[in-house]
Amino acid sequence: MKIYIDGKFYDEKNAKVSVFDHGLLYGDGVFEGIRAYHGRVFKLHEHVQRLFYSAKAILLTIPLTPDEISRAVIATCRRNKLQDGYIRLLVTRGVGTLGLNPRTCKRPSIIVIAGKIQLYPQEYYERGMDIVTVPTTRNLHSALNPAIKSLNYLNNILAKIEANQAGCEEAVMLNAEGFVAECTGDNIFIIKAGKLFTPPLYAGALYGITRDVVCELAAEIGMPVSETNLTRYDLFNADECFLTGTGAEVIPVTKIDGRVIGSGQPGKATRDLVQRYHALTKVSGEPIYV
Ligand code: PXG
Repeated sequence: MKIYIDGKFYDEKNAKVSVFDHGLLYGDGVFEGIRAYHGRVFKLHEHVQRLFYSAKAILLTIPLTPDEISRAVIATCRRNKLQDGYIRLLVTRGVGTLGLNPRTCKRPSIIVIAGKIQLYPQEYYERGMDIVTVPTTRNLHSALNPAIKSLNYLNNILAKIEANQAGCEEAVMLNAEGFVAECTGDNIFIIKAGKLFTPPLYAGALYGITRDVVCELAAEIGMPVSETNLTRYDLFNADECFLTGTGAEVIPVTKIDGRVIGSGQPGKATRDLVQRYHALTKVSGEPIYV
């Protein structure tokens, strides 16, 4: 595998960052997780745009234009002969001193890794996931806005650990007010009486790109979407529930905190959205090889 770092490609064993990079010392930086399907990078423009928004929010000036970043992503895929895979794009604050002041970091580093994705087992897609609400709440906007996809993922990692300790793979994270925010690496949706509901972004969710795609797909099939605060009660009493994310795509949820959701099987509308999402990944995206 060849890894892109600041305009050059390195072998895996030589792809290194400094121990003085504030990305490592403080989690000071931003990232994106992107998929490639059938020789195309899915929603590349949207991911690059979100990267720039995250960077702006933390006053990190990315030393390339969005087009140049997109070209670096495509070049890395090409260099690795990628057809289907997972692309990790990150921008670190760069090398500085041991103090946390970002002003000591003169140049942010851009890294692109194009590799394989760790997928959930197929049976989760067929039978649905069993997830659990965890004690760790989602970060407050006023502290570290969940809209920023920063290199500091400890909030999500703590929730993931708590889910794992409860024997689950994914966690429902509430916000400090007790409303549903999202999962550790996925947005959450429910279906109730033919309508789709998902927490608003101010509830503490990432502006998920898969979330947006699913809202568009729902519009296509004439299913109304409402962004509204949800409680655990709403989740428990949903007809269907699913998660969305670049890694998971659209994945059904059939149990939450020991409560069976709907029929206990992935619902019809969820399965329809799963299929439509798959169909879209087959035809959409920025071509890697032209
Ligand atoms: N919320 C959080 C906290 C995320 O990290 C999503 C929602 C879904 O957003 P997108 O834009 O991907 O629909 C994410 C994204 C992984 C992995 O390896 C995680 C994500 C994306 C890609 C891979 O666990 N999370």
